This record gives sequence, structure tokens and C-alpha cells, in this order.
Amino acid sequence: RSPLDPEALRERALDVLTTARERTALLTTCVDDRDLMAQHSPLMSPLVWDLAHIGNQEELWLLRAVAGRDAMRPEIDGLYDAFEHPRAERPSLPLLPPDEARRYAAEVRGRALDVLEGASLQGGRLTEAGFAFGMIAQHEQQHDETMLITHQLRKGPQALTAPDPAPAPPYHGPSEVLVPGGPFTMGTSTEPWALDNERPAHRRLVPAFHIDTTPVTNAAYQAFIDDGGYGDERWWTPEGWAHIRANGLKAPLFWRREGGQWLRRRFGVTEVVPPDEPVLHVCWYEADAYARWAGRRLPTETEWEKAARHDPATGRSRRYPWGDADPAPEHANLGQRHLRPAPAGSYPAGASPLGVRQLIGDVWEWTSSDFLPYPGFTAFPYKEYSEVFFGPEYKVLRGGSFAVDPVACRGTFRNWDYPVRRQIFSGFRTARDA
Ligand code: AVJ
Ligand code: FE
Repeated sequence: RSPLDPEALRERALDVLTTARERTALLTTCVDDRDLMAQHSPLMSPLVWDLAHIGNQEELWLLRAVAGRDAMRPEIDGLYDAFEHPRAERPSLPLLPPDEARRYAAEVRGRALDVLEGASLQGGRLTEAGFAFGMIAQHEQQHDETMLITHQLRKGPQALTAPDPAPAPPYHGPSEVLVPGGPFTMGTSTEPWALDNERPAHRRLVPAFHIDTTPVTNAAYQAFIDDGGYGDERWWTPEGWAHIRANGLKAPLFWRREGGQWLRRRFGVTEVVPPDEPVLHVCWYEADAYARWAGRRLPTETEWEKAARHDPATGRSRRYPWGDADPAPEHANLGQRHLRPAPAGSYPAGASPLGVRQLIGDVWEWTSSDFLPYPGFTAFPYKEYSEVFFGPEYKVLRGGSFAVDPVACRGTFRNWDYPVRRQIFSGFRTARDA
């Protein structure tokens, strides 16, 4: 059966929607109702907003746009429109209380599954290859990552647990690889559920460069701190220097110095910062400054994607570093299976043809690039997913974190945020010209 066979598509859509809803349910039942309504940080929505927003987007794109149904509760659309109300404002809105939000999202889901059963998955741009179903599953999983960020910011005892990644044998391979110069195909025109900003596929000429085989570790980042990196203007862009001075930044978010060591708070538990884990919760300015201190630089987005997808043996771009197969647990740390990145050098089975590891999963990786459209970009299905964000104020992150589900992560997937943001699960690796 071809993966584009309508029955196979229906099964896959049902599977990714179900996985997303199980995760949403866990993230919104492991704390009490008061906690769901509270704002844990002005950077984030109350969890109960994400819950109803997930249902509302599903109503808009599956029930109304695909099936042509009327609005179930037109009066709530505005409340859950991310562009109408900034996050800091959301707790003061007349939001649906937790029980009602859950009932609404479940009601929408029941109807969406009826639509899936009867939908033609071949005709029409929105339904071709089940795109709208894949888009909605990705949207829910993106909010599941957002909700996990809210959980990390939340004060109070631990509410979520997961087994740690398997301990990895220390990595003794080369610290960087040479990616040969030449053209490669960036982006995609064939990945059925790729979002608008990943399209279309196009050729880019990339000069040779070196890139780190693993993300930068806590130990390496501590060496930058110990060397006085946060006090030395030479390593920072003017905006970065002004930002860390104005906000008194001296270490990644959630770190604190006590008794001669660095501790960090992680989902309600304080632990010694693990030296071999990829550094997490750094902003773009910190990543950029570290790279300059190390005599290196951040990779461009194009370099990152070439390192992740280009197969020098065939000249083709793969879906993932390891090939075209969907992610399996041996490839990458994805899907909130673990609530932390795995030690640097883990997942040898997920390495790229040149031996670059952990490009997918573990930590989002800052690149030096602004978030811009590819040549030939067209907004689909709505301008507010990507187009309104294009420009120099956002930097691109690549590769996904431990908190991203496989459905919302691939070699072409693009994330973006402001260069000051570090509540996200962000780390980085460095590069240099060949
Ligand atoms: C792609 C993570 C930047 O959370 O703002 C969720 C994803 N878009 N709902 C975001 C998104 C609409 C988006 N990011
Ligand atoms: Fe959203």
C-alpha cells in the first residue's frame, strides 16, 4: 500500500491526532485547575488558553475550512486568536474554564474524526495527502511544546516525570566535520505535510565549512562563563551586550551558582548542571557570543540544512540526517519521551552521512540567519502562520528539541524566535569557514 493511499493516509492522520491529544491531556491534567488558569510567566499563556486554542484551530481548519461547517461557538473565536490578544493579556480574558475547554476540544475532535472518515484526501489543496489533518496535528504538538515550556517556568513541585535518556558512552569522535562546498537542494516541494515556509525546494550554492559534530555542551559553555565571557564586551554584538547588561544575565536561564557549582531547576527539581548535556535555555545573543569567544561562528540556516540533509554520495537531500525513514527512538530524542536532552554524542544511528550527530531532537539550534521566505514562497493556508513573521527581527532555529513530536520535526522544518528568548528549549552548535 502506497503511503499516499487514502486508507493509509487516514490511518496516519488518526494516529498523529491521537498521539497529540494524549500529550495535551497529560500536560493539562497533571496540575490542578487553579494552576491551569494561572499565568506562570508573562511570556506564556495560561495552560487553559492553549487547550481551547488547540480546539479552536482544529474547528477552524478541519470543521469549517475542510468540511464547511458553521462555527460552533463564534463568540469565542476572538479569545483564542493569537493575534488579537498578546500572551500577557490572556489571563484577564473571559476564557473557558478548564472543564469547558476540555469539553469543547473533545467535541471538536469527535466531529473532526467524522470528517476524516468521510473526507476525500486527494482533491483540493487543503485536503491533498491529508494536509489539513497533518497541519492540525503539528499545530497541537507545537502547543504541547509551548505548554511544556510553561511547565518548566512554573514554580512549585514537580508535576511531570519521564525516564532519563540512556547514559551514552563518552563521545570520542572528531569535534567537527568538513562539509564540502557545492550546491545542495534546500527546502521541499514533495514532503506532504511540510508547512508553507519550508517550500519550495530550491538549489543553493554553499562554500565548504566545518560544523561541530555535536551541540555545545554545558561543560564547554561553563568554560566560557569561567573565562569571564559575560563580562567581556569583545564577544557580544552591541545589541547582545546591551541586553545582558540591562538584564544582568550571567548564565543560561534556570541556572544558579551555589557552593562553588552551577545548579539548575528543571521541571520543579534542582540538580547539578550535567557537564555532558547540550546547553539549554540560551538566547541567540549568548549562542553568538560563545561562538565568537571560541573563535568560531553560528552556522547559517543553509549550512545547517546542508549538514543535516545533503548526501555527498548521491548529491540528494534526505528527509532526515539518517535517511528518509520516519524518526524512530534510536534516531533522535523527540516527543517528550525524556524531559531533557541526551548527552552530547548520543544517537549514533541518527548521524548524518558525514557523521554529524543530534541534528534532530535534543535541543533547538540557533542559526545566524533571519527568518525569511524561500524564493517562490506562497503563504498557505494563512498568512499568519509564517508570512507575518518574515524579517530581521526573528532568528531561525533548526532541528527540534526533546519536546517536539516527530510529526512537527524534519530536516526542512523551520522554527523562529526573537534573539532575546531563552525560555524555549534552545541550544546551538558552532561552525567555521573552511
Ligand atoms: C513556529 C513555534 C514559532 O508557537 O508561535 C503555534 C508555532 N503557530 N500556533 C509559535 C505556532 C501558531 C509558532 N512557532
Ligand atoms: Fe497556535
